[in-house]
Amino acid sequence: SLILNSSSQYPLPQGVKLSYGTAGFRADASILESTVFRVGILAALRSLKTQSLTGLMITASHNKVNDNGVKIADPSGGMLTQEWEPFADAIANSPTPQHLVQLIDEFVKKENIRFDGVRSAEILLGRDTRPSGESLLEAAKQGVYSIVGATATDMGILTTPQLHWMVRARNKGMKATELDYFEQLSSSFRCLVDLTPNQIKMNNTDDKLVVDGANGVGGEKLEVLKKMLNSMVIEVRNSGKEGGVLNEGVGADYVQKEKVVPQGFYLKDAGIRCASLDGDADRLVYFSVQSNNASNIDLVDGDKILSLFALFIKEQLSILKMEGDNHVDENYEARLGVVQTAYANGASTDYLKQLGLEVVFTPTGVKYLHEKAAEYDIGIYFEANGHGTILFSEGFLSWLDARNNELSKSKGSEQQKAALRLLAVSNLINQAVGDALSGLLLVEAILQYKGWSIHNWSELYHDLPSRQLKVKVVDRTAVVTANAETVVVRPPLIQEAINVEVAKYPRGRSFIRPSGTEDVIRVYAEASIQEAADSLANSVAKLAD
Ligand code: 16G
Ligand code: ZN
Repeated sequence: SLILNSSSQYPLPQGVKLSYGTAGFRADASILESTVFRVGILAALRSLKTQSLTGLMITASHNKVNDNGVKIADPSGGMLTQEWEPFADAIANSPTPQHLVQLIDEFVKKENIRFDGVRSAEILLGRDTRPSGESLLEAAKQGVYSIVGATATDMGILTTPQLHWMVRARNKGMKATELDYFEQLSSSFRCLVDLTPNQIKMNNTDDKLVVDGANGVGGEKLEVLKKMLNSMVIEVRNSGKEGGVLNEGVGADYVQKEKVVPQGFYLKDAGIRCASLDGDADRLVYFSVQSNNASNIDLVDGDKILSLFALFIKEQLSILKMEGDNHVDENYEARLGVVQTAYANGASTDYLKQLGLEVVFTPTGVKYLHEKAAEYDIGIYFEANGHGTILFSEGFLSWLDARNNELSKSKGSEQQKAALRLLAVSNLINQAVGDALSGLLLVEAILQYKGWSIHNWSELYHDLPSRQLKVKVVDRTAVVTANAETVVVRPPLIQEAINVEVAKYPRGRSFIRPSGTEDVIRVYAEASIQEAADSLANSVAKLAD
């Protein structure tokens, strides 16, 4: 067969054992060709099964430049369905071409995948700026082409969320080139800005936004996007063109974990609104350089982006409800939900609850948060690390459309503006997956609407001091958690011991969980003062050892 022939050109290197994990396969780029080839096959099978377009992205996000990785975008634009992950693991680790063909045959039968369907397989391919991306993309193409009739379209160098956006748009029958993406983002951003009450002007330094592009693909794309937004001053640093190394001392992961300024930012930037993207631009955090110490930052993380979004949406929903005109659907109660993980700062959760919002928790990993958020009319999810987005249900959007038409009779009313703002948000925000570029534009539009500086925003609440540690272990699967990773159920007795430690500190909270990407147990602790958070993290780390 075709698969037998082409897979013999992509043998599995000795001793390699990979797992699809939380975010696809990731490893040193030099051992990934056979994996990417096989994921090409997988993407084609998924396309056949769903009779829809799928996507394949080559990236290792915030990991070091010599690493690379590969993941699939499902027809919805979201992550690969979890039901197919075990098959992904199986084919990635299959030792011989014969074994691989046998695995695929069995799976095709079990899933009842037909090769004579109406549509043949169609896959969009993308990659980030890593030097290994080009040859890995070739391997992906060969994988796709080993399925009869399958077509692969190379979309070139993209951010991860761009590729997911394209897959989602194409399957909705919409135009989905990179230009369409930029046009949708920029036009909905302009629409939001035009709906800002009497354009509160801020002073010059505050008007400027400086963005750390992590020396990756995001900076390059932002340079294109910013030309389409005349109302904003954006300066991109670490765009990769100045010779810096991808993710080295730069990027959202570095800034959020280390809480220090990225390279290329100095004391002279104190007080300016700054943002940082990660290597494939699906994470976003904001920060400002402190005036007393150039390496200190005031971090505005994913929790605070979430809080800003939630506050804005809630406000628009209540404007929409004001002064009813007895329209039948007027009392549609939109279910607004907020999704966090155990890493969310306790102060953020308190803030959101005090706004009267429904807050729910899931385990770490975008697939879990996304799935939960999709249960609401408007579901907002964010990880503290800056990955998140807003999902709107079809039902709510069509109600909103109808409501907007109704309200357009009273053109210019506050209610109609609120409806238009919510519609603009639904077009601006990338509903396939967290997207640093679309998230950044939404943050900017909301700050303009509120007339807020980054300082005003940061003051929404004060983060509780926290500490993260990791403990190297032989077998991380020995630790099993429950209740969205907040409780350890195995090994026995550890949770009781953690409880005893936590009780010693005012506002203490701590949990441990096995990493989904490294052979470590992660420890998180927070408390009312930094010393307490540090000491709590240290004692809990000893328990995990
Ligand atoms: C992956 C996840 C991210 C999660 C992180 C946790 C996706 C697209 N990415 O990067 O959401 O926060 O893993 O890593 O799902 P850890 O399990 O090693 O702590
Ligand atoms: Zn990323």
